[in-house]
Amino acid sequence: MALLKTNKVIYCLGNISPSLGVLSTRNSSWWGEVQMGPPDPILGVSEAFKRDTNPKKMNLGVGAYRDDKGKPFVLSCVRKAEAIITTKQMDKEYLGIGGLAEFSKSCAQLAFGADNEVLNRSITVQTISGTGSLRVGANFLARFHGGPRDVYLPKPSWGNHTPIFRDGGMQLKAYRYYDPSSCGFDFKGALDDISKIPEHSVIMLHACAHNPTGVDPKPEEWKEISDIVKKRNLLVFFDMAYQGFASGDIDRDAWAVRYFIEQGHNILLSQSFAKNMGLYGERVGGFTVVCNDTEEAKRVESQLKILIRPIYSNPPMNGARIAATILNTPDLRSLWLEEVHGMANRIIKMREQLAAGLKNEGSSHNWQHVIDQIGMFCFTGLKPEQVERLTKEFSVYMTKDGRISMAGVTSGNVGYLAHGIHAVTK
Ligand code: KET
Repeated sequence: MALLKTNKVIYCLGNISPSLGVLSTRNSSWWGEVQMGPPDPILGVSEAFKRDTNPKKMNLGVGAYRDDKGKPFVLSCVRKAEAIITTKQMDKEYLGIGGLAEFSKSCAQLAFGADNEVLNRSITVQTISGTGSLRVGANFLARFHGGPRDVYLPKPSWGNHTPIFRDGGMQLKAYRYYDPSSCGFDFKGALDDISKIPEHSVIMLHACAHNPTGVDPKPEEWKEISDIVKKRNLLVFFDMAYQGFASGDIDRDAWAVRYFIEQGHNILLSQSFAKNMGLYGERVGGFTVVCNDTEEAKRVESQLKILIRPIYSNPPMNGARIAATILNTPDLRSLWLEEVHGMANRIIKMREQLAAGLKNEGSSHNWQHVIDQIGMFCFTGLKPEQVERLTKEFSVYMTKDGRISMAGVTSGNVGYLAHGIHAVTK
């Protein structure tokens, strides 16, 4: 029997099989010290939902759009783009490290507007959806940002921001964002905290439809945030995972990003097409670095390629072809804009119906925030014990922080949801 001595434990390579009394080659101890980890706070909810046999069960955990029958929704513009791509019989060669050039170009144009001068001094690479974009961004910052390693997140922020930046080599800090007493934006708290952030640190801003709170700054508030960020000389990283989902209008939802550019901030930007094109599993996104000039953008591009190549070499092509076809075919683009509008409107309608349902149930609480909050999520204000009861007694699945994905609520189940929420909050 071979013994391998490490500085920690003596591992036994091969053991004696009790039944046969001979040496078995199976190794049983390579991962003996690996601890069981907790399920993912968001995607783990979907796993628990799948195990539930209650026919009335609702999955309001992950932010994935459903139609009014509760079914996953593939946009017609996506189906049409797929048909065009199929007839073209395109090759399956590797893409370049930075992805499909026509996709990256249209991705940046969608964020900044087609004629923005910034397009000439920025670099956009195609990434593995929003998560991949943020991670490439985190790695880029860890390697090249000369300032402090600190990234300031709004409190609270999307749960995955913390591990993305931490695993990417950055340190996490926070600034006040949400005011539980008003279920709204803590403008004063945010300005106060931002004004104390050490110069050259990185600040993460959600471009629109803040996740998980559904609370966005108003344009006047964005202006003051921009001023203070400029005064503190902070590097802005915008996460735009919901362009179109806040108002139904892609230009309106990009307002803050475009305003910051106008004000001279050389931002970093993460984009995702998971939600606004319903391309969740296709993993389509973009990462942009806005630079001082074209020459700087070229240098940054060369380093992004060096950084990406040993991680995943180059991104997958199918989703990027779909998105690029939609963005560059006028008929499909207008169909897409209509469909985005339709999805955003259905969610707004569900907000109104949920608030009305709670009133009908006789709830004495003020549920105005259910209507006022923006985008895919409603930050209900439910306490962890109430969330637990809602799941246990009503099979309504949601994240522990009280966030529900409004995109999973339908005309058919909104009454049941109101009934459940009232039962655990009365
Ligand atoms: N940013 C934000 C703010 C965000 O909510 C998500 C996804 C992403 C980026 C990344 O999405 P991607 O699919 O990588 O493009 N949020 C939903 C899904 C998830 O947690 O993965 C959610 O919060 O439910």
